[in-house]
Amino acid sequence: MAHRVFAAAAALGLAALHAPPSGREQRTAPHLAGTQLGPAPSAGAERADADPPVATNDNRHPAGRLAQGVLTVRLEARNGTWYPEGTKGIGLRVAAWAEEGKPLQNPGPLIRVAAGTEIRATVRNALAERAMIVYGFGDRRRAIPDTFRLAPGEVREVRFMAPAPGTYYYGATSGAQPFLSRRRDDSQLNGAIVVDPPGASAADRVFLISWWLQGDGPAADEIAVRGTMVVNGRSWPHTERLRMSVGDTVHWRWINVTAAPHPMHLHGFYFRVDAKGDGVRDTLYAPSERRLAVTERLGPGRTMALTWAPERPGNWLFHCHFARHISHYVRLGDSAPESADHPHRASPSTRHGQHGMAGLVLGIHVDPGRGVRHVRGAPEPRRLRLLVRSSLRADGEPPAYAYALQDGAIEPPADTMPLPGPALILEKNHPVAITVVNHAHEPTAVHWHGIELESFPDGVPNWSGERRRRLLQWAFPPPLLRPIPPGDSLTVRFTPPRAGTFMYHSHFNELQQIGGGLYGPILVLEPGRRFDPETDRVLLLSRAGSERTSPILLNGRADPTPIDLRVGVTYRLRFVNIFANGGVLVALLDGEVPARWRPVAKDGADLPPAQATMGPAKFGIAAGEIYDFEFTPEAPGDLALRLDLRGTISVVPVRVR
Ligand SMILES: [Cu+2]
Repeated sequence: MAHRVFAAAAALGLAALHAPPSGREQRTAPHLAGTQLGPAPSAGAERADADPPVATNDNRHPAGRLAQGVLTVRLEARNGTWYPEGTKGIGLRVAAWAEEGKPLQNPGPLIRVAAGTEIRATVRNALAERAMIVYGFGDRRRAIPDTFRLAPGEVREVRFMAPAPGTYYYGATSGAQPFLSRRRDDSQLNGAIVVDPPGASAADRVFLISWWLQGDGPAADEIAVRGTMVVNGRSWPHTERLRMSVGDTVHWRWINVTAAPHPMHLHGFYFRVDAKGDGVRDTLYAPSERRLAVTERLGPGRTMALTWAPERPGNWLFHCHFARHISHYVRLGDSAPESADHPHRASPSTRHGQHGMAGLVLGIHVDPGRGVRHVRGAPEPRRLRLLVRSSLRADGEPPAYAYALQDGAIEPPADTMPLPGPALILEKNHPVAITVVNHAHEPTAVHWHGIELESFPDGVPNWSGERRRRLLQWAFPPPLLRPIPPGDSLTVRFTPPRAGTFMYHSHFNELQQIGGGLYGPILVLEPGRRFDPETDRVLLLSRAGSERTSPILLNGRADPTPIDLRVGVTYRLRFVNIFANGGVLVALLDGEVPARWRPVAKDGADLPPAQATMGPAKFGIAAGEIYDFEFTPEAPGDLALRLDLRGTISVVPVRVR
C-alpha cells in the first residue's frame, strides 16, 4: 500500500518524502518510527515543492575563486528538494550545500586546490531552524579541533592550508547522529576536497557515495537498509553515464560518507589501487605497493583513488557488490515490483525481487578506440553446458537455485542441485563456449566475475553489449544482452587471458538468485597445467539466503568437513566471497596465533613480488573479493580456520598429518 503512495507522488512529480525540520518533527516523526524493516514509508507525504531543487554535482568544476595562492569560497547550507531518481522521480526534502547565491548541489561544491594553497571559506547555516556541526574545514578535517557548531543563521570564516595531496571531504550534521550515521535530512551535507600535487593536471573524476535511509536501526546493518544510495547524488539508472574510448586512462577518486562499507566492483577490467584514505590522511601507494583488483572495499568514511584503462568497447558497470545496495531496497520509486513475467514470486520476502538494479551502480560506455584487435583464429572453443535450475519451496521461502554442469549428452539428474555451482576449470588463452540453459522458473543471466572478456558475454541484462554508432542504427540496433527466459539458452564465448581464481554468479534478481545459490568458482590454469584437487583448494564463502540470521557456508556447507593437509606440501588456498551481503574476517590459526602463509593473488591477478611475502594468515574479504594464498604446513597438528562474520564465528578444523 505504501508503494502506491510512492507511486502517486512520483507520478505527480511532487516532492513527497522527508524527515522534516524540527518545526514539524512532532507531527511526522511517529509515522517514520519503526519503519526500519517495513515497506516504504507513507509518512510525511506532503508537498515540499516550495523548496528549491538540489542539482546534481558531477564534481568537475571547482568552487570558489583562486587568487594569489588563496582559494576563497563562500558556502551555505539550505533546505531543498533532492531528486535521487531524476527530476521525474520522488523528491526528498534535505539540507544541502550551495555556493552563496548559487543553486544547491549534491554533493556540495567541490573544493579543489593545489597543495600549498590557503583555503578561506565562509560557512553559513541558512537552515533557519537547526544548529549544525560542521566538519572538514581544517587540516585535520573530521578531528575535533576542526569541527565547529553553527547556530541558525550564523556564519563562520575558516582558514587553513590545503593538506598533503589526496582525496578528502567536508560535511555537516544537523541532528544528534554522528557524521557517518546520518540517514535523513542532513545526510546529503557532503562535499569533496581534492588536493592536487603541485603542477598536476586535474584529469580525473571524483565520486561521492551517500545515502538516505528510512528506519532507525543501526545504519551499518545492511539488512535494515531501505531508502536510496547514490553516486554524486543520483541512484541507478539515473547516475551519470560515463563515456570513454578504448585506450583511455581513467583516474577516479571515490569517497564514502556512509556508515557501511561498499565493495566496489568493475566489470571486464582490472583497476589499480593508487591510494586509500580515511578523510584525515590519504596514503598514496608507492608503485611497489599498488595492486590490481576488480573489487575494492571502500570502508565507512574512507576514500580511494583508482586508475584503469578500458581495453574493449561496449557497456560496462562499476557497482557495489552488496546485492542489497543495488536492489529495489534502495529504490524510492519502486511502484510496480510485481509484474506478469514474475508469476512465481510467492512470499513477501521475494515479492519485490525484481531484476532491475538501483542504487550504487555507474554505467560506462566505451567507444572503440585506436584499433585494438582481438586475436582470431584461436583454437576450437572448449564447450561447456551450464544448467540453471530452481526449486520453489514452501510458502514464505524464497526458491533455491543451482548451477549444474552437463558433461556429455546426458543432463545430470533433475535433483542435482550442487551448492556452490561446480568449479569451472578453464585454460588460459583457450577459448571457451559456455551454453547457459535456463531451466529455472524465472529469467536469469550469468556474470563471469573478474574475467577480461567482451562486453556482450559479460552478463548484465539489457546493458552488456556494444552500442556502436553506425549507419542505419535506428533500423538495425546492435544487440544488447537480454536475460535468458525460462526454457531458453544463450551461448557465451570468451578466452580467459589470465590464470587465476575467478567466479561466476547471477546478475539478475541478485538478492534472490545469489542468495538462493547461483554462484560458483572459476579456476583458470596456465596452459598445460593439470588441476590437482589435492593441492588446489577452493574455499568459497557464501550464505544460505541473504538475511542476517543465515549462517556462513564454506563450500556450500554450514557444518564444513575438516580440511586435511599434509606436512611439507604447498597448497594454493583460493578464497572466494560471494556473500550476497556482508564481509568476513578469515584467520588460519595455530592455537591462538595466526599461521604464516604467502598471499599470491587478488581477484585473479598475481600480486607484485614485493607484496607476495610471508605474513600472518588473517585477512578480511568482502563480497565480490577473491584472494589466493600459498600455505605449506611445517609440522603435524591441528589448526583452525576461523570465519568471523561480525561476531558470528565458525571454526573449521584443519588437520595436518
Ligand atoms: Cu554497498
